[in-house]
Amino acid sequence: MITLYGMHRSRATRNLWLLHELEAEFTLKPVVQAYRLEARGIDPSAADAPFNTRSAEFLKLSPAGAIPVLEDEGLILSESLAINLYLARKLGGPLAPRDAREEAQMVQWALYGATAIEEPALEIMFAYAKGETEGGQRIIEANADKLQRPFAALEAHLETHSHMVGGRFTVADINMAEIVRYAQPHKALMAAYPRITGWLELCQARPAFKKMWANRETEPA
Ligand SMILES: N[C@@H](CCC(=O)N[C@@H](CS)C(=O)NCC(=O)O)C(=O)O
Repeated sequence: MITLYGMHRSRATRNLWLLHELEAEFTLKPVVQAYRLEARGIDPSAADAPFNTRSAEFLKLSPAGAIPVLEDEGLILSESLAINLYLARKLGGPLAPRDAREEAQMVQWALYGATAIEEPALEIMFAYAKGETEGGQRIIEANADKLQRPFAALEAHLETHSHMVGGRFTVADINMAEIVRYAQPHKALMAAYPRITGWLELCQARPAFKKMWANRETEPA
């Protein structure tokens, strides 16, 4: 039985989207980020605090104190992108790599997304979420600058490829789409990259994404 520890408002979205695509049976155990509790004036270490990323029981699963975590037949796995590559391999189907070559390309794109795109894209998302202040605008533009080079690389890839890997929708699209999504509130940035925008819209039109997103909307921000 697959158990995913996390929230819809976390990187667990990429795992939830994939699990919906695969129509897999799983249990989602809510673990709220400690910083979200603190922002609501709740002490994460208090005895009556909701199960959170600093709860002693959770730290046994994730010494780093971060969601998501997957538990499957005795395997405890952290890192959302690794979880997705594992789930795709295990549950198979067209979303999984067909061979070692495709697998290598999926790992390559996951690492590129995580190292070159995720952090600046997250900064953009957080700055928009805080409202459009002058300081926020500076953060947004500085991080949009950081994204120019990786977005140009991604745009060039999508000029000659319909998808990230294998000419079909795969786990590699989910992993990259959920990273690029963080920059989506920056309309001017996205408009400068029409191939990325078109590919992202197609990914987000999938019923499994919409199901994940509808559930996410029910969680408090
Ligand atoms: N690289 C990790 C990052 C995990 C991570 O930082 N998760 C955040 C939520 S998206 C978290 O749990 N933060 C916990 C906290 O700050 O208390 C992954 O992709 O899974």
